[in-house]
Amino acid sequence: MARTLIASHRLPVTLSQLDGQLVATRSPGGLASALGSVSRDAQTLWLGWPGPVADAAPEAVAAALDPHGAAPVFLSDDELRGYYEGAANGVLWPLCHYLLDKVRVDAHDDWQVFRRVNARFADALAAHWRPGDAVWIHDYQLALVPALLRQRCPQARIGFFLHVPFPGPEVFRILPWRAEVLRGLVGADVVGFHTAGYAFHFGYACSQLLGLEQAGDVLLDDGRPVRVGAFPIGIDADAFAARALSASVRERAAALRADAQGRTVVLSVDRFDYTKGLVRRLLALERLLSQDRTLADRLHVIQLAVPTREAVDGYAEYRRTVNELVGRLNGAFGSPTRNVVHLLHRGVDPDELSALYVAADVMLVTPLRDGMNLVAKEYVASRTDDTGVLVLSEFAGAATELHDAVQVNPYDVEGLSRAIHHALHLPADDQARRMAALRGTVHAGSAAVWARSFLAALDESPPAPEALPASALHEAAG
Ligand code: ADQ
Repeated sequence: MARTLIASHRLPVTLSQLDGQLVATRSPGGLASALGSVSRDAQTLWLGWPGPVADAAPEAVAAALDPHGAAPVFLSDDELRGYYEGAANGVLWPLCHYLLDKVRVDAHDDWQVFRRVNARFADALAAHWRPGDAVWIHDYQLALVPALLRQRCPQARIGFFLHVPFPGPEVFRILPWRAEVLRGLVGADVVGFHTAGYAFHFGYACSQLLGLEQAGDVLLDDGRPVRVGAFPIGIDADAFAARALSASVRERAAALRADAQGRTVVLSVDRFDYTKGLVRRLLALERLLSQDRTLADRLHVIQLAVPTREAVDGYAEYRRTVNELVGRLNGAFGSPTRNVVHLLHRGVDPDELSALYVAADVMLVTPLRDGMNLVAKEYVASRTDDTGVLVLSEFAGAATELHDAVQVNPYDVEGLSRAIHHALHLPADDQARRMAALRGTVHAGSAAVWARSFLAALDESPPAPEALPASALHEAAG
């Protein structure tokens, strides 16, 4: 039976060692749940880094992953530092989010490691690939894998999905390894993005920097068609709505509201990442509170920030700046018995997250750039009674779908502060109209729809010119 091989940096489960035993925990983030629907429909095998298990025997790691439909790609600590921290998150991540002063353009040694690790992933996929299998590769960490895999398995049907923005071509050109990355990506048959804008940027960069021809949504790489398209990722909105309505979540949300003592609850939920716009958001709140000091006793601001990439350059400094700003706000606008801003530097379980979404009157999602942003959609799906206001950055991919949010330019602190003020005073009928429309949009595009539509596009892509039908290859092999 033909399978779908999935490759991503992280697996849907992460292994760790506890008292000599290997323990599997579900990896955080939307990718695992989005692709869960694919593994229910078809046979899948997922390849990726298994987690911090350097001391365990490779066979034991493979055996622990097998029941989860996963197989390991082993990486040493040095490789993780060069490929993941240095090249992927020190170069490509800030570049794709337009934070050019953070791009380590001189990371030549790390780039060598990036190449080596991408080749390791291609080797692992080639070792598992059988004629007829589709391959779906995920995200910027594995940008070189499609072409490397095509060299190894010319007949493979290869899809690639980028979860982060593809930047404007003039920004992308800054990358010293720009042509290599583009060549890596066009090794796929289908290259998918969250928005038509990112797909356009990619097509333009390929024609400008590689001289490829483009006809509609197809690029021609030496005669081989490469389909470029927008496949906006969704969430399991029904599951969020059901959780929001459950008795335990309602009870917890009521307790959170009681803590706020009648004040308006303003919430943000982010990975603690410099792209998520925490600093400008806090500056906007500071401006708002300075302009109307009575608000200080009417707002209860909760900022949930889940720890992320603690070893990557620049993150510690960002955390320090955020902590200082929160201290400054509470120092200026809090009282001896209460803070205005509550910063929780940790992840929370799904019920607690849902309770926060249910308790929040206003949700601030103001990243400087974001491929999509699932938090915005999760909040909307949790507002089953059509109350609440979503303030959303126009630079999140989600803004192309969530037109009824209060959209803001997160770089403009004054404008952001005005938008928060507007959200705090939005009349109930306006809130209900906007939220009903937003919920309709979020329920229409689920995670399962996203995964199926990408795989259907991959299925429809023409076979590589020299490819034999899978049945013929089976016969040849058999
Ligand atoms: P992320 O940058 O991780 O994803 P996002 O889409 O918001 O951003 O997903 C974060 C996930 O983590 C959400 O499901 C959220 O509920 C969860 N989360 C965040 N903070 C949490 C906390 N404190 N406790 C518990 N859970 C928390 C990347 C891209 C995005 C893109 C996704 C999917 O950067 O732009 O939307 O992939 O493609």
